[in-house]
Amino acid sequence: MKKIEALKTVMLTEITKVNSLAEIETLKIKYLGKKGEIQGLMQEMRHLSNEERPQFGALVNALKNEVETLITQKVDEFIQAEVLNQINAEHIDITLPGQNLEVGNQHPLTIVENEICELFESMGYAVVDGPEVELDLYNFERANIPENHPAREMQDTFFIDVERLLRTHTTAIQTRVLEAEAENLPIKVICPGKTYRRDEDDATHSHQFIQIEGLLIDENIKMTDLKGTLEVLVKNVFGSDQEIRLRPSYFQFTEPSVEVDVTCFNCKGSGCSVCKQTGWIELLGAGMVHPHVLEMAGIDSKKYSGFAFGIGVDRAVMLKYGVNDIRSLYTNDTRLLSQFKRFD
Ligand code: FA5
Repeated sequence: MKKIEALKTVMLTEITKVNSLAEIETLKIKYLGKKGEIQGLMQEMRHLSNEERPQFGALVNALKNEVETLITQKVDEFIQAEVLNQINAEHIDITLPGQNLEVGNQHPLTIVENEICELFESMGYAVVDGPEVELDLYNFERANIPENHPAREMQDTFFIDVERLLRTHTTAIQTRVLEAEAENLPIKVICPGKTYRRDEDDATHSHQFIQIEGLLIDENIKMTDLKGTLEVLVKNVFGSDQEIRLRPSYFQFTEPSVEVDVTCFNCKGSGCSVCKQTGWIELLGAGMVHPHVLEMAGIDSKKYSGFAFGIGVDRAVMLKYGVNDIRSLYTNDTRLLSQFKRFD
């Protein structure tokens, strides 16, 4: 009996001292296992008299029950503590402000392209598209630039084969529209698109850039209509204080032809290194559609006349936003692009 009492004291003390689930599992095996201490006590019953055995057995059983209950309690305590720890470790503070997702925005080339197209749409022009892989026929021949003509040198071309090329200007869309709409006059279209030239990339030249072609064909269209339209374009896109200047120029598909300059964005006209001290920056080419171009499309050039212009959108973006290297419009640097976020 004394042994049972002594063992009980040791067991209860040891159980209260355990610090982990692993330790209590070890004690469980030590006390309650097949070769455990309580089983050891049971073995000793053999040496007792028949009178002593029931009392001894009852005490050992009571001890066994008590130890089992205590161990189960401890195991539960440790499991609960572990669960609590895990909950605390994985705790999410739902009051913390969330992480904002990056919101994309339109590329400046798209912004200006849309602005110009929307302006002309508001004046009754239709937006028309055309293929980037174009036939020599529409890019050159119908623009009055026959094979072997020196004017082809003005636009160094990526040829695909003898008939096909990457269009060098949106004038290729113009010649397609003239042919398609010859029986459906007047024509009032605005044609945006990518264009390609074998130009060396530098601060103001890119081998791929964007142009927008404008074309108006009707009876009695004059140079003054062209000038007025370009003034509306420039003042809307660049600001009402912008002036334009027409310089005589040469294009094979317009006669007369002009190069159109706008007031330098950098010096506002006083002269600086950006505008090579002239106060002006070249923006687009334009002119009255050559009668031969109209005739090739099947339009009576005695009755109809019209103007056309081709604006470089990249140059327009550079002018409008003071971007000093065209290449930065194609390198996807978010430090530049994120400045064009619109908050509307
Ligand atoms: C033309 O392409 C004519 N088709 C424009 C035209 C249309 C004239 C209709 C008359 C009637 P030009 O080669 O000058 O013209 O190019 C027009 C504009 O495209 C230039 O003013 C410039 O803004 C832009 N541009 C030309 N080459 C490049 C280039 N490599 N990189 C960026 N922009 C360019």
